[in-house]
Amino acid sequence: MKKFTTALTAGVLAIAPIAAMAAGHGDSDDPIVIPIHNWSSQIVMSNVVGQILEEAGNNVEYVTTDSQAVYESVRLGDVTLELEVWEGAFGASFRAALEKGGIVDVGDHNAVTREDWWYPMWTKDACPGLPSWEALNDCAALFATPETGDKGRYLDGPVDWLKHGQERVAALDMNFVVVNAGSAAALWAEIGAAEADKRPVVVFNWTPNFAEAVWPGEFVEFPAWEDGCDKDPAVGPNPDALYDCGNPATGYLKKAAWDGMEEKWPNAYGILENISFTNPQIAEMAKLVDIDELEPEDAAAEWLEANEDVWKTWLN
Ligand code: TMO
Repeated sequence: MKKFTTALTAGVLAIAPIAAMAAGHGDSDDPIVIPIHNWSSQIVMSNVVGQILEEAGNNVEYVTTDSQAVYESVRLGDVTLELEVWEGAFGASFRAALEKGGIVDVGDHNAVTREDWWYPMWTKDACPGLPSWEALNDCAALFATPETGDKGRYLDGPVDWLKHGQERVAALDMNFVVVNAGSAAALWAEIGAAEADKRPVVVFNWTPNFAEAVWPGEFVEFPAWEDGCDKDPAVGPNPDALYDCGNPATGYLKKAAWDGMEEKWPNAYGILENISFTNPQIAEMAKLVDIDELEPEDAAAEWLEANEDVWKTWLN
């Protein structure tokens, strides 16, 4: 038995250096699995980081996944990492996965994020009390459509972003009907369609994003986010309801990874720790797709070429 164990160990040791040479820096040859979601900066950033890791000698695979379920996939190691953990949309799923174990917080990007109800500035001409949510509510009739009757229409994000718009409308007793967009592109189409005749419109939006460079606008100011607003009815102005607060106005943008990543791909994990994108860099990534209409892979290659001074410092 002793002899067998020794032979097996020797065999493993003999193989290990070959694998290490192939990937460089002792990382496994197995592909690092990077999830792709349904908004442009995340898709481009994932390709940017994938190309950086390939440059470092790693194998990379992309999988399209649901943006909430991904935290369970990372926890189980089916997906290796997540590059855009937005506090507003994904904080709850991320915290739940952290509590179960198997996922690690790999630190914050430099970027500060906000995700919430938003309007292009021309909307304020028709509803000058904005950005207060109470003023918005008093103006609800301005946003009425045949579909929403005498209530205002609010176009929320795709369902999987779990923005809880419906719960917020109920918790704050607002005269709005919440409609979920089928895609991020539907949000931009809604703003674009309203632009010609400067029709008031209120939609879900976020920063950093390309949209801020195209349509000056503002977020609606709801009761400020407090920790627990999504868990404890007592938090927020309505003592009987969850989601009676806005999203965090200065939210984090985190990186997360499977807790086995550091051991399996130590060099790639080190790079992931170093990675930190700023608001302008992330807005630019979205722009390359949403305005310039590049394919995500090409947008990533273009971003990397223009920003060598940024990402080369992240390589170990
Ligand atoms: C998840 N998102 C950044 C699109 O709000």
